[in-house]
Amino acid sequence: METIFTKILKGEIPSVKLHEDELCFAILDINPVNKGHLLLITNEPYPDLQSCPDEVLAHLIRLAKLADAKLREHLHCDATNLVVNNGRESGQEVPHFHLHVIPRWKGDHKNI
Ligand code: DGP
Repeated sequence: METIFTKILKGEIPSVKLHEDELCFAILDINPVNKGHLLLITNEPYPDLQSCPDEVLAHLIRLAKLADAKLREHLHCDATNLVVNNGRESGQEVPHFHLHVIPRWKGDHKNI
């Protein structure tokens, strides 16, 4: 199945790609909640949490930990939100599993 993210992975749609490996890739979100808002996306278009294999989930979380450290180091954020919208009714727009990593600063008053 093709999704907007598989097209990005293949380079058919431009993106700011921050990372790519055999299981997943990272890009900047086109509609960021805050500066540095990135998406960790599985290479395979698993539509949701239940269909994503545990080893891929574990890899994504390891990368989220790394991303959190990099965002604190480079953007000096105070915290991050790690968000998964899982299912259309939760607000998931792209049915291809991904994790949002959103930098947060003290007093930024964002509704996530
Ligand atoms: P979600 O609602 O969890 O499915 O979030 C999908 C996110 O994907 C949303 O924050 C915007 C982002 N997005 C959608 N299309 C594109 C795109 O073409 N490029 C990039 N960089 N991000 C996109």
